[in-house]
Amino acid sequence: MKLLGSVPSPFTRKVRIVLAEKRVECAFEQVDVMAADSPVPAHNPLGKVPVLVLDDGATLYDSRVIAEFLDTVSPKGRLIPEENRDRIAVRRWEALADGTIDAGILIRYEQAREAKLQSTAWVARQNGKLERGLAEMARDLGEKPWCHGNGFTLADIAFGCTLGWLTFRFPSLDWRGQHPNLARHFDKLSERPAFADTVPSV
Ligand SMILES: N[C@@H](CCC(=O)N[C@@H](CS)C(=O)NCC(=O)O)C(=O)O
Repeated sequence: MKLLGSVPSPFTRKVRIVLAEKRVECAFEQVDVMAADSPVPAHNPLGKVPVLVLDDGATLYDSRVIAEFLDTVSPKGRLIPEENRDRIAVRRWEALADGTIDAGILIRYEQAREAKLQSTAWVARQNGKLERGLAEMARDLGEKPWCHGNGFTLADIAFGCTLGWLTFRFPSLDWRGQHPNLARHFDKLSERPAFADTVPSV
């Protein structure tokens, strides 16, 4: 198995943490998705990472599908609960955390355009999603020790990847000051080796 991805990518990080937490061996090939000769479109028509290439050549994307696949590859340390309501609650957390990143990525793409082409209304719209996403994460987490249920799940992984990426890409965003409970949980997760070993960098 081979994972195509990049170190700054929060979605790649989610899969790398799943692999590490589940102790699944997998090669990691770092790619530049933006390069003209990127190998990614040959594996994923959407041209995005992460992509998991299986030993038989089949490819899996996106990060949510890969995470679910890996969780069933090994029964050790299940990250997605089997019971329907619990599973859906964890997947909803993942959708919320991933969607908050999506809004941040759209802001970054917009701000990378020539100044005269940038839309402040579009950035404000995405900022609204980002702020509301964080507020919902804070409301849902409350004072609980885990995002969902009594232990570590994929919800915590998605949560940690979102806040780690915001810290990396939006250092002036004061999510710690606005939502101290997010900081409390993020700091606890950051001590896990799978998180410490995958901190985003350029
Ligand atoms: N929903 C996808 C999102 C993947 C994604 O947006 N990846 C970014 C890197 S973080 C990417 O490859 N962007 C390149 C592009 O949009 O062309 C997932 O969960 O894997």
